[in-house]
Amino acid sequence: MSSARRSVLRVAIIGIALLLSAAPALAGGWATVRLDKPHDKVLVEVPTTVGFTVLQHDVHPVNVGRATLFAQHKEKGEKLTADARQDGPEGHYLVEVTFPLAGEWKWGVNADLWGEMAFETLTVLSSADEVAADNPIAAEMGRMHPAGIHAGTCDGLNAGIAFELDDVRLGEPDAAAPVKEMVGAETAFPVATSISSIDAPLTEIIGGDHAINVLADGTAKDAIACGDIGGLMVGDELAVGLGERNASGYTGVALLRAVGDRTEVTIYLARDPAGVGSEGASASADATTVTIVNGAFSPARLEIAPGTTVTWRNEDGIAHSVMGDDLAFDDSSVLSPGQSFSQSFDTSGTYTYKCGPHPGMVGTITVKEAVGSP
Ligand SMILES: [Cu+2]
Repeated sequence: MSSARRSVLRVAIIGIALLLSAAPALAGGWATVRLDKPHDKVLVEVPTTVGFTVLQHDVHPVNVGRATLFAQHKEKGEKLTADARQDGPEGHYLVEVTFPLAGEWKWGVNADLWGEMAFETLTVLSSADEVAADNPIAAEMGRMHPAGIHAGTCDGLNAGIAFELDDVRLGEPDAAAPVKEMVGAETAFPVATSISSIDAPLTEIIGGDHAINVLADGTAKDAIACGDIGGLMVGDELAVGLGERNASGYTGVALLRAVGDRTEVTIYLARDPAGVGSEGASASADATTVTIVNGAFSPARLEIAPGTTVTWRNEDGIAHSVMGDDLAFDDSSVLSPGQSFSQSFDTSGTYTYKCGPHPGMVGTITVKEAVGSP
């Protein structure tokens, strides 16, 4: 065999080897990358260990030649990459990463021949305070909410307090309780309480128009919850609902109990952190939907007005994702059938995106110029 023919043969063998190693993508195979857990308390300049699994067809864990975590800061454009190491069961990887800047990062994993797959945009927090604030109970700690019974109704409250109530606070009023510890879910709603004894019979409080009003704190005089006193008397007890005021996220219940000539008032004030400011938030904004079906985005091209919220809903039988080419475009994690993902677009321009597991699936969002701009 001549040396020329041998080198041709060698090229052919290398070519076949390359074809075989590229088989996943060429054979129409696809994979997803799923995080072990959500990462919502990542702190700037503090190493974080990220675990994930590469899943062929979103089902079978599969080891890949090389898995690399990538991230890019949305505002500053700063990039970082970190090689992951296979750890534990097939397809499972660990990578230690330190984010040098607080703020939003687009991030994901390059799973070698399986391509790049994004995770949902990550918010890196700047301080431990921010991490604590992310825990609704820790955030409520130390807050004192002044409360009182006023003449009038919540919609026409007499400014003067008719009957003082103790401040509503977390961990009180039973200050004598020796141990206060956080238990159970970190996502539990904080419930602040107060117990007051009023020098007036319950019949007197019920007799005229009265309302229980709770304020943000001693300096912020905004009402956060209020309830008109009335309802169904059960024995010597009346439960009064406290409705949210000023989009505070607080609602509650007050129990008024007749104790001889006095009235005992117990307030339970609960805060739904997700509900804060929910009143009117994006209620007026336009919304539109892109359906994912038959391995395609539909419509693939969408033109919207600035401020429009776009929701992608996976109505296909397999997993897909939404991964933008632009830094301003937030990525989704893997969307299982039935799941959806939303983001709003404020800045005019053309945004192209694709599906991580199926890079041939592409779409375009065109945000029109704001009305009135040249
Ligand atoms: Cu897809």
